[in-house]
Amino acid sequence: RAAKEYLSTIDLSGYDAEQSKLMEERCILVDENDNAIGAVDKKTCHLMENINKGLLHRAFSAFVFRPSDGKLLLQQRATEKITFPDLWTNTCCSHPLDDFEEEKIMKEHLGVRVAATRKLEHELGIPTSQCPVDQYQYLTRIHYLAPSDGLWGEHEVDSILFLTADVDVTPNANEIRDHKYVDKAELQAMFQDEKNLFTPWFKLIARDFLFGWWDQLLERRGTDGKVNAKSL
Ligand code: DMA
Ligand code: MN
Repeated sequence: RAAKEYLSTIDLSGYDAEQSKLMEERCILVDENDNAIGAVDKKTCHLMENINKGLLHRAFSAFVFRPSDGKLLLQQRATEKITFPDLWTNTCCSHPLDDFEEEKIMKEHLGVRVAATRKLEHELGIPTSQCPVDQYQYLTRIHYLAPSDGLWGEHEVDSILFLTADVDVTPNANEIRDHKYVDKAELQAMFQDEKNLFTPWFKLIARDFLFGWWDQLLERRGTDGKVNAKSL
Protein backbone atom coordinates (compact mmCIF):
# COMPACT_ATOMS: atom_id res chain seq x y z
CA ARG A 1 0.00 0.00 0.00
CA ALA A 2 1.51 3.36 -1.01
CA ALA A 3 2.13 5.91 1.74
CA LYS A 4 -0.18 8.38 0.05
CA GLU A 5 -3.16 6.18 0.86
CA TYR A 6 -2.66 6.82 4.55
CA LEU A 7 -4.16 9.69 6.53
CA SER A 8 -1.47 12.25 7.38
CA THR A 9 -3.34 15.54 7.48
CA ILE A 10 -4.08 15.68 11.22
CA ASP A 11 -3.59 19.17 12.70
CA LEU A 12 -1.15 19.05 15.61
CA SER A 13 -1.49 22.68 16.70
CA GLY A 14 -3.41 21.69 19.84
CA TYR A 15 -0.47 19.59 21.06
CA ASP A 16 2.88 20.46 22.62
CA ALA A 17 5.12 22.13 20.00
CA GLU A 18 8.24 20.09 20.80
CA GLN A 19 6.35 16.78 20.66
CA SER A 20 4.56 17.89 17.46
CA LYS A 21 7.95 18.55 15.81
CA LEU A 22 9.11 15.03 16.74
CA MET A 23 6.14 13.67 14.77
CA GLU A 24 8.20 14.52 11.65
CA GLU A 25 10.76 11.80 12.46
CA ARG A 26 10.71 9.01 9.89
CA CYS A 27 9.92 5.60 11.31
CA ILE A 28 10.86 2.35 9.56
CA LEU A 29 7.88 0.42 8.18
CA VAL A 30 8.17 -3.34 8.61
CA ASP A 31 6.37 -6.59 7.85
CA GLU A 32 5.45 -8.96 10.69
CA ASN A 33 8.96 -10.44 10.58
CA ASP A 34 10.61 -7.03 11.08
CA ASN A 35 11.80 -6.79 7.48
CA ALA A 36 12.02 -3.12 6.43
CA ILE A 37 9.52 -2.28 3.68
CA GLY A 38 9.64 1.54 3.67
CA ALA A 39 9.59 4.62 5.82
CA VAL A 40 6.96 7.14 6.83
CA ASP A 41 6.66 9.95 9.36
CA LYS A 42 5.95 9.19 13.03
CA LYS A 43 2.60 10.98 12.90
CA THR A 44 1.26 8.81 10.08
CA CYS A 45 2.53 5.67 11.86
CA HIS A 46 0.67 6.43 15.08
CA LEU A 47 -2.79 7.33 13.78
CA MET A 48 -5.31 4.55 14.55
CA GLU A 49 -6.95 5.06 11.17
CA ASN A 50 -3.67 3.98 9.50
CA ILE A 51 -2.92 1.28 12.06
CA ASN A 52 -6.33 -0.21 11.33
CA LYS A 53 -5.24 -0.50 7.68
CA GLY A 54 -2.21 -2.51 8.79
CA LEU A 55 0.53 0.12 9.03
CA LEU A 56 3.30 -1.40 11.20
CA HIS A 57 6.66 0.10 12.28
CA ARG A 58 9.86 -0.86 14.11
CA ALA A 59 10.45 0.08 17.77
CA PHE A 60 12.53 -0.78 20.82
CA SER A 61 11.82 -1.04 24.54
CA ALA A 62 14.86 -0.55 26.79
CA PHE A 63 15.02 -1.73 30.42
CA VAL A 64 17.88 -0.33 32.51
CA PHE A 65 18.83 -2.18 35.73
CA ARG A 66 21.06 -0.83 38.50
CA PRO A 67 24.07 -3.10 39.13
CA SER A 68 24.23 -2.53 42.91
CA ASP A 69 20.74 -3.87 43.71
CA GLY A 70 19.23 -5.09 40.43
CA LYS A 71 16.43 -2.51 40.56
CA LEU A 72 14.70 -1.49 37.34
CA LEU A 73 14.48 2.17 36.32
CA LEU A 74 10.91 3.22 35.44
CA GLN A 75 9.70 6.44 33.90
CA GLN A 76 6.35 8.20 33.92
CA ARG A 77 5.67 9.75 30.51
CA ALA A 78 5.23 13.52 30.38
CA THR A 79 1.79 15.10 30.03
CA GLU A 80 3.15 16.67 26.82
CA LYS A 81 3.45 13.26 25.07
CA ILE A 82 0.91 12.96 22.25
CA THR A 83 0.58 9.20 22.69
CA PHE A 84 0.10 7.52 26.09
CA PRO A 85 0.72 10.67 28.24
CA ASP A 86 1.21 10.37 32.01
CA LEU A 87 1.55 6.57 32.02
CA TRP A 88 4.24 4.64 33.92
CA THR A 89 6.45 2.48 31.74
CA ASN A 90 9.87 0.84 31.29
CA THR A 91 13.03 2.95 31.19
CA CYS A 92 12.79 4.15 27.59
CA CYS A 93 10.95 3.33 24.36
CA SER A 94 11.16 4.81 20.92
CA HIS A 95 11.94 4.00 17.30
CA PRO A 96 15.08 3.46 15.26
CA LEU A 97 14.76 6.06 12.52
CA ASP A 98 15.08 5.91 8.76
CA ASP A 99 16.81 9.29 9.16
CA PHE A 100 20.04 7.63 10.44
CA GLU A 101 21.91 4.98 8.44
CA GLU A 102 23.27 3.22 11.56
CA GLU A 103 19.78 2.80 13.00
CA LYS A 104 18.71 0.72 9.97
CA ILE A 105 21.40 -1.94 10.49
CA MET A 106 19.86 -5.30 11.44
CA LYS A 107 23.14 -7.17 12.06
CA GLU A 108 23.37 -7.98 15.79
CA HIS A 109 20.38 -5.69 16.37
CA LEU A 110 22.67 -2.69 15.95
CA GLY A 111 19.96 -0.29 14.76
CA VAL A 112 17.77 -0.60 17.84
CA ARG A 113 20.82 -0.49 20.13
CA VAL A 114 22.03 2.78 18.59
CA ALA A 115 18.52 4.22 18.84
CA ALA A 116 18.25 3.17 22.51
CA THR A 117 21.46 4.99 23.40
CA ARG A 118 20.29 8.08 21.52
CA LYS A 119 16.92 8.14 23.29
CA LEU A 120 18.22 7.30 26.80
CA GLU A 121 20.20 10.50 26.44
CA HIS A 122 17.33 12.50 24.96
CA GLU A 123 14.63 11.41 27.44
CA LEU A 124 16.58 10.73 30.64
CA GLY A 125 19.71 12.77 30.02
CA ILE A 126 21.90 9.68 30.47
CA PRO A 127 25.36 10.32 28.98
CA THR A 128 25.87 8.09 25.93
CA SER A 129 29.14 6.88 27.51
CA GLN A 130 27.05 5.21 30.25
CA CYS A 131 24.97 3.16 27.79
CA PRO A 132 27.47 1.76 25.27
CA VAL A 133 25.84 0.27 22.21
CA ASP A 134 27.64 -3.08 22.67
CA GLN A 135 26.43 -3.57 26.26
CA TYR A 136 22.72 -4.23 25.60
CA GLN A 137 21.27 -7.69 25.82
CA TYR A 138 18.67 -8.38 23.12
CA LEU A 139 15.87 -10.52 24.57
CA THR A 140 13.19 -10.91 21.93
CA ARG A 141 10.83 -9.06 19.63
CA ILE A 142 7.11 -8.63 20.20
CA HIS A 143 4.43 -7.59 17.72
CA TYR A 144 1.60 -5.70 19.34
CA LEU A 145 -1.18 -3.22 18.64
CA ALA A 146 -2.59 -0.87 21.29
CA PRO A 147 -4.85 2.18 21.05
CA SER A 148 -3.94 5.27 23.14
CA ASP A 149 -7.08 7.36 22.68
CA GLY A 150 -9.51 7.24 19.75
CA LEU A 151 -7.10 8.97 17.41
CA TRP A 152 -3.63 7.67 18.33
CA GLY A 153 -2.10 4.30 19.05
CA GLU A 154 0.83 1.94 18.57
CA HIS A 155 1.36 -0.94 16.17
CA GLU A 156 4.93 -2.13 16.33
CA VAL A 157 7.48 -4.86 16.11
CA ASP A 158 9.27 -4.01 19.35
CA SER A 159 12.79 -5.27 20.18
CA ILE A 160 13.32 -5.68 23.92
CA LEU A 161 16.76 -4.63 25.23
CA PHE A 162 18.20 -4.97 28.74
CA LEU A 163 21.08 -2.90 30.02
CA THR A 164 22.71 -3.29 33.42
CA ALA A 165 24.55 -0.06 34.11
CA ASP A 166 25.06 2.74 36.59
CA VAL A 167 23.51 5.77 34.99
CA ASP A 168 23.14 9.45 35.90
CA VAL A 169 19.60 10.62 35.17
CA THR A 170 18.83 14.24 34.26
CA PRO A 171 15.20 14.08 33.08
CA ASN A 172 14.00 15.97 30.03
CA ALA A 173 10.72 17.43 31.40
CA ASN A 174 9.15 17.47 27.95
CA GLU A 175 9.50 13.67 27.84
CA ILE A 176 9.36 12.50 31.46
CA ARG A 177 7.20 13.52 34.39
CA ASP A 178 8.82 11.27 36.98
CA HIS A 179 11.18 8.32 37.32
CA LYS A 180 12.07 5.78 39.99
CA TYR A 181 13.93 2.56 40.65
CA VAL A 182 11.85 -0.44 41.74
CA ASP A 183 12.56 -4.01 42.79
CA LYS A 184 10.18 -6.81 41.77
CA ALA A 185 7.99 -6.47 44.88
CA GLU A 186 7.76 -2.71 44.50
CA LEU A 187 6.72 -3.06 40.87
CA GLN A 188 4.11 -5.71 41.80
CA ALA A 189 2.75 -3.32 44.46
CA MET A 190 2.55 -0.55 41.85
CA PHE A 191 0.56 -2.88 39.56
CA GLN A 192 -1.83 -3.69 42.44
CA ASP A 193 -2.61 -0.02 43.11
CA GLU A 194 -5.32 1.10 40.70
CA LYS A 195 -4.13 4.70 40.92
CA ASN A 196 -1.05 3.79 38.87
CA LEU A 197 -1.63 3.69 35.14
CA PHE A 198 0.78 1.84 32.83
CA THR A 199 1.45 1.68 29.11
CA PRO A 200 -0.08 -1.34 27.37
CA TRP A 201 3.29 -2.62 26.09
CA PHE A 202 4.85 -2.48 29.55
CA LYS A 203 1.90 -4.42 31.01
CA LEU A 204 2.23 -7.00 28.24
CA ILE A 205 6.00 -7.42 28.69
CA ALA A 206 5.58 -7.58 32.49
CA ARG A 207 2.84 -10.19 32.19
CA ASP A 208 4.69 -12.45 29.74
CA PHE A 209 8.44 -12.04 30.21
CA LEU A 210 9.83 -9.47 32.57
CA PHE A 211 9.81 -11.25 35.94
CA GLY A 212 11.38 -14.43 34.60
CA TRP A 213 14.18 -12.55 32.89
CA TRP A 214 14.64 -10.37 35.97
CA ASP A 215 15.01 -13.50 38.16
CA GLN A 216 17.73 -14.79 35.85
CA LEU A 217 19.51 -11.45 35.97
CA LEU A 218 19.45 -11.47 39.79
CA GLU A 219 20.52 -15.15 40.02
CA ARG A 220 23.65 -14.39 38.07
CA ARG A 221 24.95 -11.77 40.44
CA GLY A 222 28.68 -11.80 41.02
CA THR A 223 30.29 -12.65 44.35
CA ASP A 224 30.26 -8.92 45.13
CA GLY A 225 26.44 -9.05 45.07
CA LYS A 226 26.34 -6.91 41.98
CA VAL A 227 24.49 -7.75 38.82
CA ASN A 228 27.04 -8.09 36.06
CA ALA A 229 26.47 -6.52 32.72
CA LYS A 230 25.71 -9.21 30.12
CA SER A 231 24.55 -11.53 32.89
CA LEU A 232 21.69 -13.28 31.11
C1 DMA B 1 7.42 4.20 21.18
O1 DMA B 1 7.73 4.85 22.34
C2 DMA B 1 7.93 2.83 21.26
C3 DMA B 1 7.33 1.85 21.94
C4 DMA B 1 7.96 0.54 22.14
C5 DMA B 1 5.99 2.03 22.48
P1 DMA B 1 7.45 6.40 22.56
O2 DMA B 1 6.04 6.75 22.31
O3 DMA B 1 8.00 6.74 23.91
O4 DMA B 1 8.35 7.06 21.44
P2 DMA B 1 8.95 8.50 21.41
O5 DMA B 1 9.70 8.69 22.71
O6 DMA B 1 9.87 8.52 20.24
O7 DMA B 1 7.82 9.45 21.33
MN1 MN C 1 5.60 3.67 17.82
